[in-house]
Amino acid sequence: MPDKFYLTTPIYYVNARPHIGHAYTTVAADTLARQQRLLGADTYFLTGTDEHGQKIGRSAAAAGVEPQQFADEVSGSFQALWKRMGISYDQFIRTTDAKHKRGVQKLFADLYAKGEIYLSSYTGQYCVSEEMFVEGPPGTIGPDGRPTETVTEENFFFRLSVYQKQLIDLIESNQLAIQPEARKNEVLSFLRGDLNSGAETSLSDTGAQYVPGALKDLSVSRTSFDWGIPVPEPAASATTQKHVIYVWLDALANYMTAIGYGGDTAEDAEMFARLWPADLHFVGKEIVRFHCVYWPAFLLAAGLPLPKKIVAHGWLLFEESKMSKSRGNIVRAETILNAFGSLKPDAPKREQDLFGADVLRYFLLREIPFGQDGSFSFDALLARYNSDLANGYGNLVSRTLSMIAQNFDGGIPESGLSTELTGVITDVMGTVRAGIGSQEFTVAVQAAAALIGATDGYLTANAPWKLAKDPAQRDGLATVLRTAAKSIRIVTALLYPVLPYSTAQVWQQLGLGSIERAAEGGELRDLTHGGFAAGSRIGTLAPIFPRADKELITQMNEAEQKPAPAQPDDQPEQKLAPISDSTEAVPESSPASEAAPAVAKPDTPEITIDDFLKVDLRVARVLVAERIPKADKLLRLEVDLGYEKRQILAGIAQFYEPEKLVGRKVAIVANLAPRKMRGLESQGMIVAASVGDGNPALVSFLEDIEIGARLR
Ligand code: ME8
Repeated sequence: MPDKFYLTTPIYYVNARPHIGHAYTTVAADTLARQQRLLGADTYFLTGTDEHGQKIGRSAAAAGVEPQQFADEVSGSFQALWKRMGISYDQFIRTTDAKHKRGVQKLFADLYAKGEIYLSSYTGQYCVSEEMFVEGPPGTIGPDGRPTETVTEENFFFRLSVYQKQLIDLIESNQLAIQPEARKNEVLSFLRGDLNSGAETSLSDTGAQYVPGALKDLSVSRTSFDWGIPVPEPAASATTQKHVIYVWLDALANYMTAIGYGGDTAEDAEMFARLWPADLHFVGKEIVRFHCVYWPAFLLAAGLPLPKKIVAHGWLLFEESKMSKSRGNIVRAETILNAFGSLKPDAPKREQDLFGADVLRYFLLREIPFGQDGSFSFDALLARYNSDLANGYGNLVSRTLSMIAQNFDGGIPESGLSTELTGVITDVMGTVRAGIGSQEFTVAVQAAAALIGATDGYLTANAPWKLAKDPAQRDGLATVLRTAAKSIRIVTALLYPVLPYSTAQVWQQLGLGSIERAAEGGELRDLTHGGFAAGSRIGTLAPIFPRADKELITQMNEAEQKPAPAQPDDQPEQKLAPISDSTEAVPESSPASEAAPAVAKPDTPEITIDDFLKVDLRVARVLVAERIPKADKLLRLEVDLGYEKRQILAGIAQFYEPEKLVGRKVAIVANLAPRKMRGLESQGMIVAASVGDGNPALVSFLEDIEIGARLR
């Protein structure tokens, strides 16, 4: 057992509020942290928010607020959610914290002083949503599926190329462990370069073949915007331009700045010496390269120890694609907390939330093999809850404890124990602990569920309800119920890291007091010892996992599909019609509206100029327009905004011939969150006017106007 265990989640971008994808990583880390603590490790669990960079700067501008204010609000929503869910982190770091900025500047200055960073210029492709440089010609499709932007900038570069061989060796030899194997191989093949390219190859110390020079130096500063940490002196004086540090160098350093790196007090130094290097970075699979190539290279260059292990999980999918803020196909944890919390109407709000959080935790860890992608659906969530928690664990606890209440007046019967469950208990204890310890959460939770099933089977086979009817069988009854209670105690202790709230309830009902205290006091460490002392009595009984009916699915679906902003049906309108965004509801012309003599005065609520300016209306040229098979109303457009190209789906197929639109200048809402229709992403909305449900007319311009120009 290591003396200390330092684990981290990614720090999440503050461009939008959290969804269950973020909760997934955070719950996995929280579960491991809880198990490490109860096993006695000096555990430190870090999470936080990533607040700088072009992506956040643009999101703030689109919302019409200063980046810091924007970051404060969204970071606050992450903190509030983790609080509602009872996440047991030790620190929440924000990259706008002064101590973080100081640490990042120190790291940059150190690397510069060592000659690891140099000034040069860069012309290439940049993917803003992933904050990532991409190789390829202009218009290359970036990792987010959209065309990259061409940037030409004077940049500071990090000598990443120097570390190619060393990184290959460290990863091959597992000194830098990457889990699962598939991700390790992906990183290795990136580091080795294309072995089939015909380029000359070499062998690394571990015997791995690689293409020298395949790993390029990395740009680590930006000049085209200023929402970031300024490049410090003396590097800053080497250039006349204002550079901010590349957001990934800034972000990755959080793992050290949070624990004292760059600080000047003795406590900072002590904390850093105690906790660094990290024992485990949890990440999603899309940010493996940043954590397994760039981050260790920065550390090698700075002469600092590398993290021990990086564990990448797969994606939560919703409606078959990655749940993400930019795709808009997200599910919020709050929806689940509210819905499942409502199963406990008499509990205080805090407990409702923690209960809902347990349900989500259980599902995420049980359902999706860690490392693989997994689909999320409310149906599956409800089914899993009812089968494993309501009918499984909850039912076992309730039938065992209520029989103890009825037959032994609430005293845990004092008797011998049956050995029938001994073998399975021993196996399960090992599997659950090892499973969580090696981040195979599904295996761990399945094993716990197997013990619940075995205990249930034991009760059914021994039918204590029959024994209870025969006074001569009293000893047998005592043995069966004590054996079941013992098994429940063990499975409850094992599941505590997964279900911290509900297991605490069960622990109380078993008459064992506070499970948190038991965890802190080391009582949960070795479960073969301890248990029910003579004279133990069960606590007050109450349902732990009430059955959930299908109504809850409707409730969750409704909470997620918030209706579009109010547009009363009866409101006669001369409005800018959001036609691409209401595809399936494209108005058929209605005789009633055609007959309307005039447009009535609208009674839309007044807004301020600031409200209006939040909508980024732009001129764009249609490059491509085509029909979409099996979608009568939809056209797929590709438009050029001057600064980038977009795909937009518009519900105008019944009103416009696609060929006639090509080359035409149109007005689009450029900062509308992308959304999927018919499996295609629409990255904005074409603006048109219509009277009531009448034919739309695309906005057009009499004067010549440049594409990209803003409408205001
Ligand atoms: O990448 N399924 O932040 P981010 C599973 N700031 N996990 C998901 C997920 C999904 N659909 N969506 C998000 C960043 N995640 C950087 C990290 S670290 C120094 C900087 C989780 O807000 C998963 O952990 O895009 C993923 O790696 C992370 O959130 C990305 O969060």
